[in-house]
Amino acid sequence: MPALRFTTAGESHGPGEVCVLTGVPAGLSLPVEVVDAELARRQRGYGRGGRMRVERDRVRILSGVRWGETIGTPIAMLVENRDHLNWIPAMQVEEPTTEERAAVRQVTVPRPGHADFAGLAKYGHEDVRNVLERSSARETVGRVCAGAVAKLVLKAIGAEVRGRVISIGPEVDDTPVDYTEPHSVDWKAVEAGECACLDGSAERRMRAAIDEAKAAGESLGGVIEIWAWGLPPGFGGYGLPGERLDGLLMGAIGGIPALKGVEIGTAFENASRVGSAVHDPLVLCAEVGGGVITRPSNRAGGIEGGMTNGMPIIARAAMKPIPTLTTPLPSVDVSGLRATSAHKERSDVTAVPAARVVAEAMVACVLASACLEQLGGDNMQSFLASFERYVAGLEARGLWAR
Ligand code: EPS
Repeated sequence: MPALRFTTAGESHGPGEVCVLTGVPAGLSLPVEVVDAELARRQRGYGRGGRMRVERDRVRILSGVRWGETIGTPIAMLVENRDHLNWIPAMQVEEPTTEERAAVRQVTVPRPGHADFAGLAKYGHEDVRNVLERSSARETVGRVCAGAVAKLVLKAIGAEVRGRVISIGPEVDDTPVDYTEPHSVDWKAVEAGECACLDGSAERRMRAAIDEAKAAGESLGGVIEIWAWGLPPGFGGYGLPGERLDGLLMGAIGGIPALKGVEIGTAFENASRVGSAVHDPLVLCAEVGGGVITRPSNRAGGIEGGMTNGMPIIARAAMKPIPTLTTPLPSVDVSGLRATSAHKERSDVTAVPAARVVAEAMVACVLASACLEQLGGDNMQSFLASFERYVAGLEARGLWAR
């Protein structure tokens, strides 16, 4: 079982989103503003729909934190859905009156690509709303809360997680970057833009593509890239299937709604190359200390044998276009089996910039958990002392330098 675990609950238009996070060491400074800042990043991005003008996501921490510091107990976090007030009685918890019930329109036409169809089959629901409310990407609010705390655990040992957008629809940001050097990416520029990419001209093209898709009642997917750096080699494991960090990262990213493909490093390009053109040589850098081992390339994306290898961890993921279309695809009304068009629901044209924030959160959770497993994590003091011992051992052998 991972050291850091969380679960989430909440319907998109219900009273709120909940996250319960366990395994965080005692003594971690946890200002609510840090979580709120991550929630705000998730709300941004060109192509979001009207909902984001309604919500101002703020966390309320209900447990596990006292006087600004974690105390080692489960951290419960609540983000209220402001839009809930507009969804009474449709999404109220209490039983409605007969008149109220009659006034709420049931959704009976599943949207192709969404959880609607399989969810009806699974739970025996007649109203698709019982499925779509929880399968909505609103659920990612809870993941971002957990990720914000995981990022603080990583920050304490000097590690960082950042994501950017590579493409939206057909428009690609192909700015060259050095995958051995996280600061070769201008992360400030990524944050400043509305599409979370590096290149201003790519952003203009992406925005035009989003405008065009919106006008056509369409939606767009894209590709995101997540970086994590500052972790020494040897975290994760090769001994057991469940220890392998590449699998854990792919599962965590692939479990985000609408993310359908994940690669670590340049995995798909690597598949068509010979081995000598793929594997990152080990070279000796004489300038650091008594000499330290480093790599001139990072096609492995920082993971070898299921473990960190000391290089930046790079994961790329493909997001499918959002299934809610205002020019809907053919579907079938499940109450009476009549061919019709899919249900239309207010939605985003694209959420690729937001997905990169959610993917950062998931990567942060996996990596913070690997750190806590490696170093022990009842309290921050012993966690940090253990980290220093581990790094000193690596440095003495020339295996890694901070
Ligand atoms: C979503 C539809 C939209 C999105 C939503 C995901 O919400 P609504 O139906 O209220 O317009 O904005 O994402 C969020 C609410 C969020 O916070 O990310 C969907 O159908 O999945």
